[in-house]
This record gives sequence, structure tokens and C-alpha cells, in this order.
Amino acid sequence: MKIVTADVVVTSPNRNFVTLRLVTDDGLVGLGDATLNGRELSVVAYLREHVVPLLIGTDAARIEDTWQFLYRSAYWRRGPVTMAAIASVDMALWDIKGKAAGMPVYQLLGGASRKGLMAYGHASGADLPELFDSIRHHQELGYRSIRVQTGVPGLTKIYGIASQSRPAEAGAERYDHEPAQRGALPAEEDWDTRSYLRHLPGVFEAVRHEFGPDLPLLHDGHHRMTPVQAARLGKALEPYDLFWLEDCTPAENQEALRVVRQHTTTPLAIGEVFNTVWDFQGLIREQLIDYVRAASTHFGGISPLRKVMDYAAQYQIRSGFHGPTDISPVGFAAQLHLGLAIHNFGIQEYMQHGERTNRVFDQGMTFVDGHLHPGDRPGLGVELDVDEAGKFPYETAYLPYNRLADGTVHDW
Ligand code: GCO
Ligand code: MG
Repeated sequence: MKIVTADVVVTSPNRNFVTLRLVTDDGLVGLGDATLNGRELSVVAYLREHVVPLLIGTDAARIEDTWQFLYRSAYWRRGPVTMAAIASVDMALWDIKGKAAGMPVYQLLGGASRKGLMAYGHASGADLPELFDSIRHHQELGYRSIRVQTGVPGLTKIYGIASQSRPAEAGAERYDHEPAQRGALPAEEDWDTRSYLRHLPGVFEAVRHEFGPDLPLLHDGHHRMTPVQAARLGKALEPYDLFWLEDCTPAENQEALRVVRQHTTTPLAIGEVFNTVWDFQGLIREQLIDYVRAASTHFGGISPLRKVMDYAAQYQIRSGFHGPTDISPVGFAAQLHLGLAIHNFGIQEYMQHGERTNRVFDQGMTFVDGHLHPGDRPGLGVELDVDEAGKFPYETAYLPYNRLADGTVHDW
């Protein structure tokens, strides 16, 4: 089972995606996601110039060996570009192995540990009425767990507030209700942590009052607070029983979480910008987090994500894999298979891709009563329509960034 073709497919149906497509000499096709939002073409170059030539002629059955070869032979380890490239190879090889065995990948990972994966959606609103409407809309879409992001008085454009509180009705032309936007330059947003900290607890109080104690609620701090600010927020939100507070401080400084932990029992999730097992090692060992937020796409694929989840299991730390629309249907499927198989699954973020994306990628997964399932097609269960993909060439798109009122650049 040798790899005879390795193509890097770049397409921008509702947003940019980079997909590695491997073909074996017996005609099996494997797909892997290599999308790095806002920096997509760097991974394309890494794959085309440095990885594809190494893959041709190699044995597609050797997933772990290929992973170790790509990781160790580069000498320059880690980093989002390298790990997204390796992730796409790892996923494509799992896809091929599943197809060769005639089984969905979750069966190869040990079989299903549950019937389906609880998913959360992104509700947001500039004010309370808009936010409530968005939460109801997500409930109508089938979500049983909701992330809550809200406008802050005095700030005009901030992270996580969709221009439409009912994104599914925004039409196929939208840029997948995510913050990145097509255009030559990144958009500038504003930020003020004191206003945010004053405003947010009242929002959660109102949401709990309106929707009751049962609904799991999540919030993303998007790396914006100092350790002591994050500690204060976690404490202030305790009465509203959050499922998690995500990325409360910038993820580079892991010691910050020790300070946060000393002050609050609000569960913490971190890791969407991490790219190796090593980034989680101390956080897991010291029990500074409750949920692993990595995405298979940015983490080197299914194989290393499995390893970190097995380590996390020893500390009762669960998964909360990153699932915005910048994870392609292929990367998303990869983590659904893993989430179904591991014992310590927690929750799965699920933003829905646009209609054009779903024409390029035919997905085998289902979403029923708030729960996802990867489906039972052999492999990952996603097919790529290469002709359809070719209709949507790459378009420059950047994530926004933040400035404070005095002009200082802040974490976005
Ligand atoms: C999330 C994330 C995303 C990121 C995006 C960046 O929790 O889903 O924070 O919204 O901002 O993936 O590319
Ligand atoms: Mg996040």
C-alpha cells in the first residue's frame, strides 16, 4: 500500500481550507486537514516543498513511523506550521487505514465509548435581547450546550459577537460566521478589560435567570486577562455554574493558571493554540486545567491528540476539542472519531460550516438532539469534490486584532 500521489488542495468556498489528498497504489484516497487560519499558504508551502516529496513511495500503513519521521527528521520541532502539516499526513493515513479495513476510524481507535458527542454552539449578542434570541435560535438548531459571548458597553467591535445573532439565516455568502474576514488587511477591534469584567457577571446572571440552572453555559476569554483579572472573573462567575471558562489568560504563560486556580473553582479550558503534547505536560500534571482544547489539525493529528488525552485521563481531565469553522470538515471528523473512542471525552465545539463548504466536502457525520456522531463510512467519512474545490480559489483573509483606547495593541 504505497503512496503514489500527494496533492495539496487549497479552496475557499465559505472560507480558506488546505487539504492534503493522498492516493495509494491500490486506489485508496486519504484526506487530511492542514488549515491554519490567516496563515494558510505557509502550510501549503511546507507541505508542497518539504513533505510531499518525502511521502511518494512510502508505505501508507505506517502511521506512527511516518509521524515520527516527519517530526524528528525536520530537526526543527513544534510550531503551528510544522504541526498542521504533520497533522494532515497523520489524518490522511488514518483515513486510508480505515478505508483499507472497511471500518470507521473510531473502530480502529478502540470502538465507541458513547452514543454521541455533546456539542456546544456559539450564541452571541450585542445586548441581552439579542443574546437571548441567539441562545433560543441555537436551541432551535438542536444545541443543548451554549457558549455565551456578549457586547460590552462602550466597546464597538469585540471577539465572538456575530454580526447576525441567527447565523444560520445569514445566507451562503457569509464568511462562515467566524471573526476572520476576507481582505488585504486585518480588521481592528477595541478592548477594555475593566468594562468587560464589570459587565460579564450580570450577563450570566440574566442568562441563568432566563434559561434556568440546567443549560450548560461556556465562555471564551480569548487570552485577554492578566492572572489576577482572570481569577477575579472566575470567582465572580461561580454562582452561574459555568461548564468552563476558556483561555482566560494568554496560553504562553502557563504559570498564570496557578494564580487563577488558587482563587476559583470555575472549570478552566485551554489549548486551542497549543501544538504539541509538551504544551500540556505541566498543565495536566499540576491539574491546572479541566479541559484540553487542542484541535487535531493544529496538534499533529489524531495520533498525538490520542496520547495527550490518555495522559489527561489519569487526572480526570477531559476533552473539549477546538471546533470553529477554521477546522475543515476533515479535521472536524478526525476529532469526532477520537472523541467517540476515548473514555475522557468532555464536550465538542461545533460551529456549522456554510452551504458551499458542504458541497466541497461531503460529510458523513450527524447532529441529532445536541449530539454529534462521525458516522459509519470507512475511514474519516469525508469526501472531497476536487472539481467543486477548484471553483473557489484562495482569498486573503486575516483574523482581527485589538487596540486599547490609547492605541496600545492588546491580545485578541
Ligand atoms: C474558539 C476560538 C476561535 C478562534 C479561531 C481563530 O474558541 O472557537 O477562540 O473562535 O478565534 O479559531 O482562528
Ligand atoms: Mg477559543
